[in-house]
Amino acid sequence: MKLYDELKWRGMIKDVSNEELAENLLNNKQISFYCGFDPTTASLTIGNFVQVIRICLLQKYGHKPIVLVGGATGLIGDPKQTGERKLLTLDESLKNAEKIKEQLSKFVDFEGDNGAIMVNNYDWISNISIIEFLRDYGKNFNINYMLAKDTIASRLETGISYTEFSYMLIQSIDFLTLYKKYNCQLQFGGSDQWGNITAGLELIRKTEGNNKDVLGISSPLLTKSDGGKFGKSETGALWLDKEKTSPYELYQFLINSSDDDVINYLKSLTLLGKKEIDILAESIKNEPEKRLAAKTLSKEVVSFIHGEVEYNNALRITECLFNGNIKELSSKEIENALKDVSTTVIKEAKVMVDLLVDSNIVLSKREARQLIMGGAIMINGEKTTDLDTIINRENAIDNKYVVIRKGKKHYFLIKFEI
Ligand code: 485
Repeated sequence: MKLYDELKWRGMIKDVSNEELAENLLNNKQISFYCGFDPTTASLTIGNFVQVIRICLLQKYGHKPIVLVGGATGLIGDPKQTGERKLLTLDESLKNAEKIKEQLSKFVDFEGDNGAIMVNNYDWISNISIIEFLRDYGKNFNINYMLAKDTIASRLETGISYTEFSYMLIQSIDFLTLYKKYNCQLQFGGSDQWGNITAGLELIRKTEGNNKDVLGISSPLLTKSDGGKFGKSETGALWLDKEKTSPYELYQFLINSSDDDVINYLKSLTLLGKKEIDILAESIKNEPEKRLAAKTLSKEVVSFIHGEVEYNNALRITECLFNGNIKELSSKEIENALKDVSTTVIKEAKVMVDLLVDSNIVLSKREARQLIMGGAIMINGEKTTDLDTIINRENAIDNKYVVIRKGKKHYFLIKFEI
């Protein structure tokens, strides 16, 4: 399959500025292309990862990636529909930019003829004077044209500052700068970037005389078939930084993808080819109970982002919880895996019956006794039917956590205060 067809098959194309040129440049030439990331936070999210995969894919086909980190644009703030952003300090923006650079450099290949390069737009934008900005660039932007862009139009009622209104110009100057310096012929991003990308094409046309050899492409945002937002777990966004979202949490999110979504995710979040993904699609139809597609998705993504060791660890934690081998987990792993579970902090040892009542795991002592005798209570993975059992610090994992399971799948955490 040629690259352009592959991008279409993967569902990675929403808008293209010039389809004929796209086919020619992507299928027959080796070009430089760019995609930009703002250092709004110190980590990328799984949503950004779609673009990372696309960068990797284009590089695999011989094109040269320019990965841009927006040290300057991060200071301005790309207008979002919901309202004005809080300004970052210069220090925050540059620090975040360093972190994001570090993350991105794990994914792209810097070696060889089409080795990636990394740039920070702070390096050129910070050198432009206000007079130069208004005379050399501002003159090329018609206010009516800017007002008609989706993101700007959506903010006119609620209000938008001059700062955010000007954002589009900076991203356009970036495209022009990279075009002149590296002959960068393509910019891509998510569909929310389409206005900024086309503004850049306009600026190149106006200042360079034409833009017949430059291209913009956007991709649809990844969605969930149940209408939920992709990349949001119960505790919030999924980050690529493992201190913010553990490999286990990422694994859980992906392994729980519905059959309706999983093929889409395989196409957008992995580099697996059509043959392999077709086989997985067949498997969903013929042997759904094996969950082969979701397993492959979580293995590919978690290993790519965090490495195979972390993937195997996420798998081990999942199996330990499933099989009740709680004692094989460390307190940190328990803390992480059971983040969303109701936790009660205690200071001293307690008789189990009292503990269950005091922690609101059961409604009454009578219910507690019934459940214990019926074998429905597991303490750190072990069935405990003795009514006199005392839960003390020595029972706790790393002297810290006791995991209580009620019935088949209700977990509770008891934490000993230090
Ligand atoms: O020259 C550029 C300067 C900055 C940017 C791009 C080119 C960043 C861009 N304006 C932006 O805000 N991107 C988002 C971000 O940084 O989080 C997301 C987009 C998403 C996708 C992703 O970046 O919302 O659609 O493009 C890579």
